[in-house]
Amino acid sequence: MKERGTADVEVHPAVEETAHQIAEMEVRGAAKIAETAASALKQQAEASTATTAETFEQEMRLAARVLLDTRPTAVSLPNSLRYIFRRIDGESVDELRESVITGTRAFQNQLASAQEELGGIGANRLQDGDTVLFHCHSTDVLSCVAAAREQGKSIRAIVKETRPRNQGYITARELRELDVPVTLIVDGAAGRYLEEADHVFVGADSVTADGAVVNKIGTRPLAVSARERDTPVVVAAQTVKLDPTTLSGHAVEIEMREESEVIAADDREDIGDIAVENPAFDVTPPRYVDAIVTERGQFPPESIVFLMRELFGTQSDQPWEQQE
Ligand code: RUB
Repeated sequence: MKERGTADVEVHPAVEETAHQIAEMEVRGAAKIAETAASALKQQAEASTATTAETFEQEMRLAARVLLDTRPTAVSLPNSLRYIFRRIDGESVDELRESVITGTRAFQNQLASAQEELGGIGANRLQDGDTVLFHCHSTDVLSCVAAAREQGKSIRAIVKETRPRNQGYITARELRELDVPVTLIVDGAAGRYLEEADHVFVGADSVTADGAVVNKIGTRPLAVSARERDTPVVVAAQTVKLDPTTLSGHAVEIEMREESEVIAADDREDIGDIAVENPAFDVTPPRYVDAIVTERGQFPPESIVFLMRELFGTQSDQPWEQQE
């Protein structure tokens, strides 16, 4: 991919490779996507042979757009790039390069410490002996469980398989590593097992200014059923999951994925003429969410907008767009 109107600006193969890994979900989950995208931008800067500051900046913008073109829903991806672009500074290529490297390191450190701090806050919601129902695979959620386990609390887990990609299997494996007893259920059984759950814990790919939570498909029906039974729904989401573009009314794009994730080609042919759709995420309105746990504390979803304004102001820049 080349920047429009420029003859010789190209992205480094490491950026193309990272973009491929994110698109194919070899790298997945909002926090991991953010961390890996930041790393790719750093690799682009380190490997750059640009001889002018202008060319270097064109390369950065092009690399960012290649990374952004992969998955549209997790806002952690544009937020990671925004964080680094805001810190790009200098007159010479060397100074610019150094600022990208420093910015990336600062971002990655912040991501790791945010997850740890969030975990400590989320753990306070858990009591010794609680049963928690899990959906999808979220490293922010697992950080809460890890902190609760470190405090010596015993937790029991009910884990939805999370069709179509079965991210629940990853959650189940990682919960076992924390020595948490796990019962795996099919997605359709969640209503029945909510009777046994003290909490539902889910992650987020994006949180909008009105407190809606965009997360793995199936989160919304789970939250609605939980509300009906008064089971608290907790969303663990570091502030990198807050979507600044929603402050100015933009909607979050829901990624539609391949039908092959839903049904094998043979089965589809057997059934006959059907349409297959595969939205990767859904939107849970704030009224079904009890709390959003971030590294800055726990918020009712309706008040997350105040944190967003504090963090982002009222504008969300797109620094990877081509400069005139
Ligand atoms: C992953 C998913 C996770 C969030 C949060 O979707 O929906 O709940 O990304 O994860 P996919 P984390 O598997 O399609 O990427 O807390 O690790 O950022």
